Amino acid sequence: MNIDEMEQQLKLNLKPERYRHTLGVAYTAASMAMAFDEDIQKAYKAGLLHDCAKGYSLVQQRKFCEKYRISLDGILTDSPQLMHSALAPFIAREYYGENDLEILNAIECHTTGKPKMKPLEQMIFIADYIEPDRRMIPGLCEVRKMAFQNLDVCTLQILDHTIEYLKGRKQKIGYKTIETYEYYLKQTKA
Ligand code: DGI
Ligand code: FE
Ligand code: FE
Repeated sequence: MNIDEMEQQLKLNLKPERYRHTLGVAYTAASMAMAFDEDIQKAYKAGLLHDCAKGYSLVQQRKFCEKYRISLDGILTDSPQLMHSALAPFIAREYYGENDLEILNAIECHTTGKPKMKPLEQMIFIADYIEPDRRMIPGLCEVRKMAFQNLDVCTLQILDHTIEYLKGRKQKIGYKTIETYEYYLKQTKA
């Protein structure tokens, strides 16, 4: 699919506010690609597709996970909000015709991040958090500035906030989130 078709399809499949967020992530990721000399089109497309599975209910998402044989070890019971991320590359491939592995990888890890992310993966992880439509949270101004200065430091700031937020809400923190946090903590200290 070209970008026009993708946008039309996403507009049909997502709620209006989710679609607005999607465009925000696409443009933010594209701007970050400009700042870091990465592929702007790829960043935009990955931004568009990152929440493509979010138009489905959790029950539907679970069915898709069975269909694609995605192993969900603790996710189903502990953190169902991580499911749309694991599902994203499969939905993007089947319903949006996206075959670019760099894009598919970037959308797969957009919620938790992962150690040793490629710049595109990091930009999607970050853009999701800082896009203009995100509601204001403490520290967001600093994170937004850092997004155009240092991807590793910015990633760490976001993980730090997310972990504190989840702790505050007594939610289970996924192992991938912790693993990623520890990796970027080391990485930015070195
Ligand atoms: O899909 P979005 O709302 O745009 O954003 P997202 O894909 O980053 O999902 C955000 C939600 O996921 C938010 O409620 C925090 C939650 N989250 C992120 N990491 C973890 C997590 N939830 C759990 N339970 N565990 C995690 O490690
Ligand atoms: Fe998401
Ligand atoms: Fe998102």
